[in-house]
Amino acid sequence: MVGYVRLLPLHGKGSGLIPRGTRAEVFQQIFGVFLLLGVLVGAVVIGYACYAAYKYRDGNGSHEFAPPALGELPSESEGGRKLIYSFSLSAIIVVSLVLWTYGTLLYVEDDSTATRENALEVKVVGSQFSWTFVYPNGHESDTLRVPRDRPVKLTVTSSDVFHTFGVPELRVKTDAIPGQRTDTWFVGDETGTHEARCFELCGAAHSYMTAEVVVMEPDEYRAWYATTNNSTTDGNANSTAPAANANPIP
Ligand SMILES: [Cu+2]
Repeated sequence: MVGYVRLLPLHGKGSGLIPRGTRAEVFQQIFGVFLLLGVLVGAVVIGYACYAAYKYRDGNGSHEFAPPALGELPSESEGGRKLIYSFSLSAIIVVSLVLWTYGTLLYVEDDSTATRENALEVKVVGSQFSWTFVYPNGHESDTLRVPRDRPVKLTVTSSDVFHTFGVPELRVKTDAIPGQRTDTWFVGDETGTHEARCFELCGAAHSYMTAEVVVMEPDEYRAWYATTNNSTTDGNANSTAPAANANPIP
């Protein structure tokens, strides 16, 4: 669970305007900023609407102001100045939000950010209807095991049709396309098990095309990785798994 404090905008590991951290943290911050501004704008709009409704209420004909007659511009609008102020303010907020979000997404989508710091590189191969994870030592598995707090760079491809590899809880999603490779990255900052699944309709068993992503303590991970030796074990029950070799990543 992401702590409430992370809802606050611009609260990240890095300094400056563009948030840094794991994908989950960065997307949480984008969500936090949009939520905060949405609530703020909503409060101003609803508050002003209520104020105007009260001020200009029907007071049994005894108005403190001159109500506009049909076909006349309201006299209280200060020559449209209010309109210009509110319009400019909205434009500034929207344009800043677009630029900030764009800058943030540039950071998130740039996998060199992750690969700079000793990332674990794993190949992901989608095939109807399973995922195969290939580790640097050649070990293949249908479960993705990664150490906590270490960036993981995924190189994703497909051995048959279009798939999309995604882990919602880690905010990871990228296409798996035959003959091509797409890169993405994530950091698991807590141990636990997440579900990876396919997000592109790829056939009859698409809904069952899932895999486990296990974030382990670094020591446990190292011990487990030492036992893997270029073998296709680890409880792999999928007969389609060897397809990973049939169409190696270029
Ligand atoms: Cu699929």
